[in-house]
Amino acid sequence: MMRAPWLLPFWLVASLVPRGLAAQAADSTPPERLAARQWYRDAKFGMFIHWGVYSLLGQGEWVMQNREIPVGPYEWLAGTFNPVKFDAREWVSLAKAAGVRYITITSRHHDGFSMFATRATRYNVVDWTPFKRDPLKELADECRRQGLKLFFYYSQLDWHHPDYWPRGRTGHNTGRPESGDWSRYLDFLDSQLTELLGNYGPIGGIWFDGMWDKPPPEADWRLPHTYALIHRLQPAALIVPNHHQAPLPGEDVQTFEQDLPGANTAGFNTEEIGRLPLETSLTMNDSWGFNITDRRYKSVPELIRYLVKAAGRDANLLLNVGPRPDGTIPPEAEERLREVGRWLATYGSSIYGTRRGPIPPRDWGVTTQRGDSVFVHVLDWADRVLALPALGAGTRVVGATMLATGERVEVTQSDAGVVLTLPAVRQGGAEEPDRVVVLTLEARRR
Ligand code: H79
Repeated sequence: MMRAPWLLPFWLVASLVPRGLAAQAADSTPPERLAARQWYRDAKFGMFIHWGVYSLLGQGEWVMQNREIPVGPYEWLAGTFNPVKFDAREWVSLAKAAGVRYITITSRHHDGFSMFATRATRYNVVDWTPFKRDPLKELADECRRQGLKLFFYYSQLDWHHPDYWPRGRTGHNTGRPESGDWSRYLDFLDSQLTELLGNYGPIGGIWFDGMWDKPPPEADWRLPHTYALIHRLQPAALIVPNHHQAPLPGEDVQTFEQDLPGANTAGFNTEEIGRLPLETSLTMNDSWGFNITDRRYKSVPELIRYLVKAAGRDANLLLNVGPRPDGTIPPEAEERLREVGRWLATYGSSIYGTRRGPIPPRDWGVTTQRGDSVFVHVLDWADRVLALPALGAGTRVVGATMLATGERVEVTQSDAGVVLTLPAVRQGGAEEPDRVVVLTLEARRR
């Protein structure tokens, strides 16, 4: 007879708990946040927005650093920020049309200018500009109305604040005094985070960036203190750190920049993939902030394939737009977002709410899965016959159709794998970015 579980030795009980759960229990992540992580895994697609004083110059968000603009002239520039055409309803409606489930927007980038109402510094959009409005408040209210979650990007690096001292890798040519009080700077961050978590209703979380300027242990960022503050103020808010390292305690998402998880074409991403939800952020051209001469926009099929490849690796895609200084979205970006949204209207069931499928990424494409349905995403395969490895012991395919048309797909299967015969591609027809086959599985009775 089986002994009652409380009589089992601890090591045996521990070995029965899935490792992911054990790790989560170890850092005692509360249920609200575990639920938020699941929501996040299901969401799959977000819109990144880089918008600030830098948008005025149309040369990307690093212009202060790249053109060595001192604090004084940049402060003057900030005083001219007046996006009279900004309309939160239009931005959020576009995000909805694109099919994203959340928006992540720059509340403060490396230039140190706060795009929200803050008492921690006068250097903010309400007190410093003729605009006088708080765009983050308008966005937060509109996101709530239209059912999107809002995350705040927040730069830990600052090229303007006098107490960002000692300096790190960047921000050396802004004419600041060569002195400062680091702990006062960290207090400033905490007071701003308190405002972001207190004044905008429930938010999705905080997306940190810039710690790589002075990575620990070079600087003590007091992360446990700041993370505890965030989690105390909003227990369901996720911490998404873009520090290019493996996840640290208290963090909720592992995010990758301009790379799929595990790849490192950018040169600064870690190849170590942890057990947290994953995300990959991507520019639509080659810039985050508005860049008036950057014409290198990715095509719609490229963007769709990136979203699909991310989903096949269990990662969300956070796709960036850099609005113009007048508050409008560049038409090239708007057009692409609407096209991706149109694609998702047909193919969304193979993306939203899925997890990576039973077959690891292949040259021909990826798989995703929800319940009994496995979605075979055929991204790059010229032949009609596609052979898949076995989907798992005792797993049988009982149906296969093309997602878009419902057309039946012929299946032959053996212990070695599953062979699909795809419908013929129409000669001269437009090439599909992704042909999706839905396999219905049945676990064979033992
Ligand atoms: O907000 C966008 C960019 O402005 C910001 N992150 C995205 C989301 C970003 N800043 N820099 N990078 C991305 C690229 C990182 C470059 C680095 Fe380095 C290479 C960081 C560490 C090594 C350059 C050289 C900066 C420090 C040393």
